[in-house]
Amino acid sequence: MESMLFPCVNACRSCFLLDGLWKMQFDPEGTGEQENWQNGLPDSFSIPVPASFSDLFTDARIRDYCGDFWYERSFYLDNDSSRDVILRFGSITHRAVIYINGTEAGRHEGGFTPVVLNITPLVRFDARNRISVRVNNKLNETSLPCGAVKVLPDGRKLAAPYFDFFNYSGIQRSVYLLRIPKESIIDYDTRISLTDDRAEIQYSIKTSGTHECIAEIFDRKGSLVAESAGREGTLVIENPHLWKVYDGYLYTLVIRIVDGGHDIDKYPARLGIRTIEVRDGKILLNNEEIYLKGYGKHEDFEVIGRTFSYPVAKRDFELMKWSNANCFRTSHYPYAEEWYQMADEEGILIIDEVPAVGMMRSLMNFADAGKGSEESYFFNAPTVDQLQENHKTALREMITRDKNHPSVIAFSIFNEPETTYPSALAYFRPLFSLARELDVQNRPLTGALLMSSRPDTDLTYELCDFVSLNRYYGWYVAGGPELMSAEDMFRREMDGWKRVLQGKPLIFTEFGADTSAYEHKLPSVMWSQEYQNEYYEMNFRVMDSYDFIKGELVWNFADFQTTEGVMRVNGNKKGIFTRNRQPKDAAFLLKKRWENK
Ligand code: GCB
Repeated sequence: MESMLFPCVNACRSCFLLDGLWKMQFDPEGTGEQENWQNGLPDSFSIPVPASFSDLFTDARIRDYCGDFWYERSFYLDNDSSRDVILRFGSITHRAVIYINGTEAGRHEGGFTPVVLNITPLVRFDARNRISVRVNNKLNETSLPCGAVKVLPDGRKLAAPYFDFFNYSGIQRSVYLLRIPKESIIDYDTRISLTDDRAEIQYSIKTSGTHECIAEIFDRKGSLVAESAGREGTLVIENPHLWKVYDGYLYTLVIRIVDGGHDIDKYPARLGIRTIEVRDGKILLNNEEIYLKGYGKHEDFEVIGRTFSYPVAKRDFELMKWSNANCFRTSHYPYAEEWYQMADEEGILIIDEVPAVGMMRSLMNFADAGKGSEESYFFNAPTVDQLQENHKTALREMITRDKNHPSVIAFSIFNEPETTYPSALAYFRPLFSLARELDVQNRPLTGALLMSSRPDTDLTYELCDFVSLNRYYGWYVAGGPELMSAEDMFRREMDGWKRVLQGKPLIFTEFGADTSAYEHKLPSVMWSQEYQNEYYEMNFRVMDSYDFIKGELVWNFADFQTTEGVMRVNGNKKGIFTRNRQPKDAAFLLKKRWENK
């Protein structure tokens, strides 16, 4: 795996953004490579990069296109053979083959983590170079997320997700061309311990060479506050400014490879001083108990689909703070890296989730789950080994990419798979072990459990440091006039968890009710804003009766796009905010509750 470090510019490293208009062409027959498209697209049109392509056009066949499609652009490279040339895509969804000047430079499976290639041997200096990318957005039962492809009578292919969000795809995050020293910093780890008035930061640095390393920490004013020589060591800060909720104080950790007085490579990383752990039934941030309040989100917005957008992300952080939230889950995939950088600065906590969603052979798992009609055989399928391999790769890439963000306080290993059969436990155990091995900071691990994973049926909760539940009492189960029965059923389940968990903390990673921003009704009916409030009031009543509940992330932050179907009105409407980020009534209820929670 090439270095995942985010691009930076300094005396040793440079980077050029390759965002802008690229060429694009669909390849429905999958014959592009045979026809030599890697040496130039025969009949292309312009497309913005980064972008999800689906909502940019007016033709439904393009929106729903499923199969191979190509991107192309050129770049000029001046002569500097002392440094390597690296091509870095923030992500390509869901898989890609990348060619430089017609020759394959690499391929990648998985649509939500960076694709990083050392293309030095393939580039021409003092000349124009061509990048071609063959992307494929099909879903299958070994891809993360899982799904299938449906073929229509006219031969057209359609994505059939086993999950509840639109299958946006393409080059959806920024593309960079980097030049880095031949001997370079590949990765680093930090592990922080706090005593009364000092922080000890154990660090380790991985490089591609053998020269000595130096680590230095600067405060926000630029004063040097700690330094240490060596690839491993301990940095000490007296009276540190801790990283806290809404106070995202960041130091700069400067890592250098040195040769005498000369820097061979240098990387400035941002460092938040905080600890996170689960102890004695509590979630502790800097040794103080914290109750998680906030949202499950999506990367989703009008027109741009899943493209990262600074203005949309900024608006989202402002709304989170306005509503007194302190946390969000990156349901159901790792988001663009800029989200984590902004959360580091804003002081917002993140539960970082791998794209293990749709692990159930159903086109409506989110609905079927409540009816107990889930499929149990997913983890016995002939493809399970490949699925687990892809799951491990996705986990490795997510943790390597995100482990140094102070905002990331936990990793979520799955969303709503079948977890009541021994095959599920056998499948997930090695994934939890891998995550524990990879994360030097030892963050808590969890996974979001679906309705049928109950205290008496679930087999995986013991793998989790805190248990996460997705529950829809009062929506998929006993909604509307049956809300009182929903409350009883909910309490019965919680009594069960109280018995089995014996003090292990539990949070809610989802609970919510579809709500039209245009419906009001007295007395309430399902889908009205009044009902969304009553639904939440009932849920909070239950949650407040159990002290092992340590967090509530509502579903969802905003309305979002899904595939079409009778369950969805142009998307999922469980947002607290509309898709264009205006509040429904429930936003005010949450704001008030979370002010004092
Ligand atoms: C769930 C899923 C989520 C869905 C949600 C719903 O349990 O995890 O992806 O969007 O339910 O609204 O049905």
